[in-house]
Amino acid sequence: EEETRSSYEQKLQNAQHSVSKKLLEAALAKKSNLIASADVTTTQELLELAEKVGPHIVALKTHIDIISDFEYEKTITPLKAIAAKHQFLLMEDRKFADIGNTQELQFTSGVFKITDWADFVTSQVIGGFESLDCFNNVGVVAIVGMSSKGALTTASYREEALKIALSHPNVIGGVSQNKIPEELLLFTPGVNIADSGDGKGQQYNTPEHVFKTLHTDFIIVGRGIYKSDNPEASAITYKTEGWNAYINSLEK
Ligand code: 5FU
Repeated sequence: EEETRSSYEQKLQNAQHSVSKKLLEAALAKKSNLIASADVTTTQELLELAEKVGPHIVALKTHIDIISDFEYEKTITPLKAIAAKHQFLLMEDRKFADIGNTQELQFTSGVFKITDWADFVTSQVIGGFESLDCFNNVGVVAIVGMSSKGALTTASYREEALKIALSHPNVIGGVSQNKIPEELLLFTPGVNIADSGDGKGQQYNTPEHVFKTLHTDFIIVGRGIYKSDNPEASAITYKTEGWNAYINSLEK
């Protein structure tokens, strides 16, 4: 669209949350707005992918509960080391969706102990403002709108979700397929250069589209990278396309 967007430098100046600052600093340092979604199901695949794409991404997004051989020491300890080595953050896409007390238990307990290693997490905001209070040591990305066909995140839902996202101090941004206010970082999944969908409801856009029309800040790419024959080469392609699309979106 016609109006200009804020640059990462401008967003960094206005950033309140330490996780927003880290993400924006990583973006500028790496010239990358790419988050790789590691939707693989074994520890070995997860660590191999992290090692290959690590230099090119600002964050690795996990669904830690799909790892079939999860063991904290075997899975998380090396993952944290790879993240430190390649300077990327860990985003757990848990999409919490319960009352505050239950979310707090899901966040801190069980085998995954997300609170101990995730830099930021996704959460639905359907449980209301106070349901997000428990995430006070991480950043929260609020699910404002979903990419799948027929998602119930209508305009009126998104408007109410954004009120919570904008007012809660733990929230750094939102996942959405629509523009959101500049004070929030926008994370956009459903990005793929080769496909338009997956036959299971997922809908894809190109990096160019999401930067130009949504003024997104970070693209989230799953199968476009981890399913490719050469995940590192694909990560470089998405990083380059994403960065060029961002630069183009700065110009009117
Ligand atoms: F909130 C959302 C959403 O609206 N759409 C998504 O696709 C999250 N996702 C996640 O991004 C989803 O759970 C996958 O982990 C990832 C997209 O993977 P893909 O392989 O690029 O389709």
